[in-house]
Amino acid sequence: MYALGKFVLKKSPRLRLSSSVSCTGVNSYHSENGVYGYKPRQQRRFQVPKEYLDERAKQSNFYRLVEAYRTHGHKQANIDPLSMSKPSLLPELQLSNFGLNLKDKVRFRGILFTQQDEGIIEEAVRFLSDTYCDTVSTEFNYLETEEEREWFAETVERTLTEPLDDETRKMIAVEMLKSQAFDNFLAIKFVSLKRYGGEGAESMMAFFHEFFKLCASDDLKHIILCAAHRGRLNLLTGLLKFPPEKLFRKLRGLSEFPDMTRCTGDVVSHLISSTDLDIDGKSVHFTMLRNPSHLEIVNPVSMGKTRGVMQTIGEDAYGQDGSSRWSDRVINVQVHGDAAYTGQGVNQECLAISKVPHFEIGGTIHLMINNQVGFTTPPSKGRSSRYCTDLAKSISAPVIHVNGDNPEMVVRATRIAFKYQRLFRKDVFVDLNCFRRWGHNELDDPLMTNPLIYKIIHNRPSIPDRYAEELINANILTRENVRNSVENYTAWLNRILKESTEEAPRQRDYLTGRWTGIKQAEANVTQWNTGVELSLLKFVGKKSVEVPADLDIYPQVLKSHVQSRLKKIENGNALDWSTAEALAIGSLLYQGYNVRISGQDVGRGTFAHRHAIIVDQSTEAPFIPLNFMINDQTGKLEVANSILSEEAVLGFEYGMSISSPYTLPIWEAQFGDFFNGAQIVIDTYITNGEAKWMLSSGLTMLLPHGYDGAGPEHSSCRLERFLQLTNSKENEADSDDVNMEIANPTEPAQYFHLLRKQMVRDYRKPLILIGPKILLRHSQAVSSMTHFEPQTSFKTVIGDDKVKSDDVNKVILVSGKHYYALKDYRESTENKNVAIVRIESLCPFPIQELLEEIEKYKHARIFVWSQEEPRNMGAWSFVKPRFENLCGRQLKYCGRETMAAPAVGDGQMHQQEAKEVVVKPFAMK
Ligand SMILES: Cc1ncc(C[n+]2csc(CCOP(=O)(O)OP(=O)(O)O)c2C)c(N)n1
Ligand SMILES: [Mg+2]
Repeated sequence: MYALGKFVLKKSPRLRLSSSVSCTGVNSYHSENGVYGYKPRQQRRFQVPKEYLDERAKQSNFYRLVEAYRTHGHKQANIDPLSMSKPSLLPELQLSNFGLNLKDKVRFRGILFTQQDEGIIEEAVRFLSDTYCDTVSTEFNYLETEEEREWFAETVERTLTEPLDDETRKMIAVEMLKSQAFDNFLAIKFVSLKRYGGEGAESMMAFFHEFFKLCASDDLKHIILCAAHRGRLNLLTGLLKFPPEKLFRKLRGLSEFPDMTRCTGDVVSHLISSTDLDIDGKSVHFTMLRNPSHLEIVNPVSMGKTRGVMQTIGEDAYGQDGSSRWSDRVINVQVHGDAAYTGQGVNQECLAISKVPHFEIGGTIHLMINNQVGFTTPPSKGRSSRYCTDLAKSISAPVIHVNGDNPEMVVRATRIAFKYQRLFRKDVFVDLNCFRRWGHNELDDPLMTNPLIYKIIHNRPSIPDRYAEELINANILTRENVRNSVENYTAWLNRILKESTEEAPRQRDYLTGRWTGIKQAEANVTQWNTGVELSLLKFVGKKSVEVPADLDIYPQVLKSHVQSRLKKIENGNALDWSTAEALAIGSLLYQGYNVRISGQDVGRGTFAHRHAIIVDQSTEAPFIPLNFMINDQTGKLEVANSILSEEAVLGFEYGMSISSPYTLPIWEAQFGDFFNGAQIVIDTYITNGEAKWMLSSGLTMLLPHGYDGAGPEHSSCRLERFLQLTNSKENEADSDDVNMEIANPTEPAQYFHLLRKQMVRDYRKPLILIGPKILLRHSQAVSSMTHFEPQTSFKTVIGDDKVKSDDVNKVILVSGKHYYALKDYRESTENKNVAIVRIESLCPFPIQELLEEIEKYKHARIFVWSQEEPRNMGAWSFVKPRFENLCGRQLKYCGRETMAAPAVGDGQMHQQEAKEVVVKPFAMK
């Protein structure tokens, strides 16, 4: 359906790789220029001014005291709004430790960042205590570089003493009062609603109010935010202009999507907003991401989505000249709950990828809504660490703890965090210490489990009321101002509630913008011409292994990869799996699509078959031949060798997949088994993101699978689990509109068409591709060039052309590499009566094609399903009802018997089983 433009062979550009090894920082490739999607960072140079160093040397005791506050001050800070007493002075801060007396005279310059040049120790201690031990405290003395540490100390010491203008103070008071009014309104109008209100955490409005202004002033164009339930509706309807009528409609039990959309929707606490905000006259696009109930799993998705937007706008190493930096125009913000942040392992993985090439996004700003409870669990039982943010230290990220009772300090904390992210483009945390006024939801009674803390909570005024009172006393607001703000907002909500109708939303907010032209798959079966002209195939094939003349290539790679591929391309036959992949990816790049392949060691490939990156032996410089096919090539291949993570990395790739339909995102598991570390991403996004939220994704998962004696954990990608997760029907033919596709191809050309189909068609579906291991180098698993040419496409079923249909009395159905074992056995026994039919697409289940195939065998009486997986695994329970219901024939099982482990670890037992699963289907009566 997609016509390839006339392609012109162009001379490949002359490339010069530097022969010198340049390694800037731990994460860099050994390359000066980087590769597509990664540019080594310039090392920043920094020197503490000599004058400061001299002062510190001369007044070393005083300097030690200041450093002690910077390091330990947070431990005695007043950051808990529920705490009744101020902690006593820490031993680490006792003056006697430093040989100093209160009245000693000292020079501050070069040691403390105050307006004052000199003073006495007493003044210094007061300043240090106000800065490091009051309603804001900071952890930063472990930052990676001296520059960061110096900068942080200076910024904290200067920012916390900055006055706030009255306008800002008024605005945050009003936003907090509105948030409280909103909660009160919902509590009265929707008594039984679990709204996860913002009460107790209203000062998050101060964070966001300030943050949005800072984003606009720094010319940021996109804010990508993810958040859980707490205070989400307040933020949406408050600062984010989410129309309350949409909320009220949802509260009446109606869909958030227009009528006629095939979408099952989601709950109220998962509503989102994606809108242009006008902030101080500047337009900033804001996206709050879809999230499931599984706390924190949205975080890697938001990071991937952020990077996807960066790719679309050409930021940093995605740009032409690479002059911009990650996050120049796009910023990622993650809002966490205190209990969930500590408990969910995905957060460790997210931080671990945050600075890795091909995953970096220029630093996330993390806001912790730290209400000091998770459901009924207090921090003492909810974590082993002092703070809920302690994971930050795993990447040496600074943390600013702030007492939510002091919204002005929240504003200052926001400023410090923002400035740090903008300057260093690294993660930073704001830990907003607050409380939760009601139970986990408003229908829960917290006194059942947490009586003491809730007595304190119930006896204290709300944060908005307390702050409004403060501003009234300071003559910044009047009582009338306060009353008007609350009454006007409540009246507005009342009016909207009264006027709102049951009319469905008209505006389509899905498949727009960059997704315009992409459709929802229809309930029919389409075939896509994914073939490619021979001349282009040959061109791409050659280019896929062409390296600069001076690249010092590893001899074995030259022989078994480069030369062997060139020969195959020349001869046009015996094309293997990795060549098919290179042809698919290369032809898509040629058409202008981007391709991103991510996973552990994907550049070389777990089985050393891919060599998408060729490594110079003298310099270790990486070279990606497919990115240099033609001059001005726009479609690029990003090879993202990932850290050893499945959950965060797969979530990240899903995030990339929903940001543009023009990048083919491929995630490869090292072995299929290990996808299960990312099960949450599969269960909550990949399988049903479209059903719940109308989010299309073309994410492609490659899962190496197959029984070859590798033992319980390197044999199975748990195909059965994916099959169970599809919405394929047992007694009706499937269409394109299944929730995801599952294919188990047996030939390289089939793999080629599957990959190309992901981009060429006009809708997007996740593809689970059961990948091979031994087929990568199997002499029979090869394709000729004719199977890649125009008018060819993916075959959902491959019939048997080795038998005469009239001779056949038994048909064996099979999927995947087991086919070759059956075929070999049939040949060795010269059996002419058994046909072997391969089911290449499992979902959608190709009933029509299968019927056509088996109709050929008029005398066949026995139909056998043959698999190498145990009976309780593999595709058996999926294929059986579909075949029997829709083909009207009985299907017999032949494979390993039910097992607990996917495969045995004992070599001899494996051999015995492998023999049986091949022989038995032929013997079965
Ligand atoms: C992965 C996961 N486990 C359990 C739950 C059930 N659950 C929902 S909210 C919640 C408490 C979360 O506490 P916290 O992260 O502190 O956020 P808060 O509700 O206090 O704002 C729990 C356990 C969930 N949604 N997701
Ligand atoms: Mg909490």
